[in-house]
Amino acid sequence: MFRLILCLAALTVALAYKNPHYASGRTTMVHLFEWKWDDIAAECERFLGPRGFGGVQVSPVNENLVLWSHQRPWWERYQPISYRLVTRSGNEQQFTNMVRRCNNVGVRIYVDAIINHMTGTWSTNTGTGGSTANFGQWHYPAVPYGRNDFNFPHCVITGNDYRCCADRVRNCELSNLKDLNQGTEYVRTQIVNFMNHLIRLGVAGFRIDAAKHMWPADLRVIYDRLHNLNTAHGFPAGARPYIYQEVIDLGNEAVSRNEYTPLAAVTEFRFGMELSRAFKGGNQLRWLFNWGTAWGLLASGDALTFIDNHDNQRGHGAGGDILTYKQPKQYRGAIAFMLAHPYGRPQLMSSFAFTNTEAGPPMDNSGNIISPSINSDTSCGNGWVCEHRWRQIFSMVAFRNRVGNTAVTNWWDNGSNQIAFCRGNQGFVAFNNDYWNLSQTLQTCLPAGNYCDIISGWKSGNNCTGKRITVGSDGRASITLGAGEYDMVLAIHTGTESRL
Ligand code: AAO
Repeated sequence: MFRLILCLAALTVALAYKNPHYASGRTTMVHLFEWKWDDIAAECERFLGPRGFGGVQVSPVNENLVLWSHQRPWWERYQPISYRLVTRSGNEQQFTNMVRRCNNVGVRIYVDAIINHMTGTWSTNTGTGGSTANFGQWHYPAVPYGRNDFNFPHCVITGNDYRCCADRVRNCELSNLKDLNQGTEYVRTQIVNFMNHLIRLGVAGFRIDAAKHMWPADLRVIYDRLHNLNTAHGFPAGARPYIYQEVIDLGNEAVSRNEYTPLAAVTEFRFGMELSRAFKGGNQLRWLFNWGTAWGLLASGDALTFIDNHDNQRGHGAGGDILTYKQPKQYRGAIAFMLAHPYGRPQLMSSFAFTNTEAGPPMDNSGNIISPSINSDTSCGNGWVCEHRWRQIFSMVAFRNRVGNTAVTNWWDNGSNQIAFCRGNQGFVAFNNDYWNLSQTLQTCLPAGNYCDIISGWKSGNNCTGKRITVGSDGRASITLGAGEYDMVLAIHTGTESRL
């Protein structure tokens, strides 16, 4: 009995960190990679709030080392020099203002928390807020940290360590980044103070960068010392921050994602890998009929899911074979599947365009980030891709919000790459990744009536700019998706964006 109570208590604690605390009816967050705080605030008000997005993951918020030697690469932000809130994205006042404005329109903010390490060793040592460090002394006066706050003896993780040696993955340096010792009371306190400061400012949670490189027991202590979310920002009393831990686990490594799910949610890297493979044609879509834990994925509520992230879209981390904005038709297909299917808690990637995988965001000669411009067709300019503004993507966010937690019904496939399914009498979706056309009368679960396909176009008054679908009184509808069409997806739902 006592054991059972202990187990239940542990479960309740873990569940507490797995709730993103989205505003009611919202389901999906977007990573606005390298965006400035003022631009995110504006995007919340003019686009994300009205379009029903649940939240934004922002790039690291605390002061980082300036790396002119690499022309200000995006990854300089993963080299903290202090916990002051000043980066190329803005200062503390701008951050505070952004969180307030986003929360006011029902969009939550999640911070990418870099708590595993500080900087590497470089010939320059000034941060984005003017703080300095003495790398040889392991001295970061703006925190302050000194030699005793880091893991010793000093060692660096090698490729083989991932397979053999969990202790080296946790106690040695990731990419020569000075490895904090979260086992000490002092380091824990600095990290907790940093995160609690952000909670006071109204954030809803954290991505824990490089969680696999920290001991789960240390992370538990840190999480449990965090404050409840700030009720002045509309969070319910007693709400714990949403925590999703970056653990790259594609299998066969010394560190397992399962060591982290008892604490909080985990980034499920197998999700994007498998869906990329399928939508690239390396696996038939029909096999997705049992998508979820049957594929070896984490329990749905444990998984932060995404197709690409800021690392693997450019070959860092578990990079490589991931679909990105560069293969738009297949990418939109995989994203549509992610958003149409109930498994996981989805996160969209919103990128800046790149060819050089080290290159930082669009910037002027002084290194200041250039804001995205908004074109008359609502897409972005100035070098920003803004996948979240692609109609096929934001329309599927609305689809997901509409169908809620309902189950998959009416699965249909043609034995290869044409599939369709329905969600709780609210939404129907079809995919064609074959080289031949799809033309079928399919059973939907929707009420009889007329609907606009939200992928080939949108509803405009009483008309559809794209395909118009009629669901008969028997629930059946004639569905066509040509192999050569611009998109491989068709989606209709009972929300106002689709139903006529
Ligand atoms: C930069 C320079 C370095 C320099 C360093 C220090 O590039 O040359 O030494 O500064 O001055 C980012 C960049 C880094 C950058 C760093 C700091 O990506 O290039 O270093 O900022 O500026 C591991 C970690 C994972 C990490 C990932 C990049 O486990 O946590 O590496 N991701 C996060 C962030 C990321 C950031 C950091 C952490 C650091 O998202 O943006 O780095 O804050 C295996 C392991 C993975 C491991 C990869 C590393 O993956 O499983 O855990 O990720 O190796 O390559 C197949 C396998 C797959 C395997 C993969 C690669 O896919 O299935 O398991 O191959 O071998």
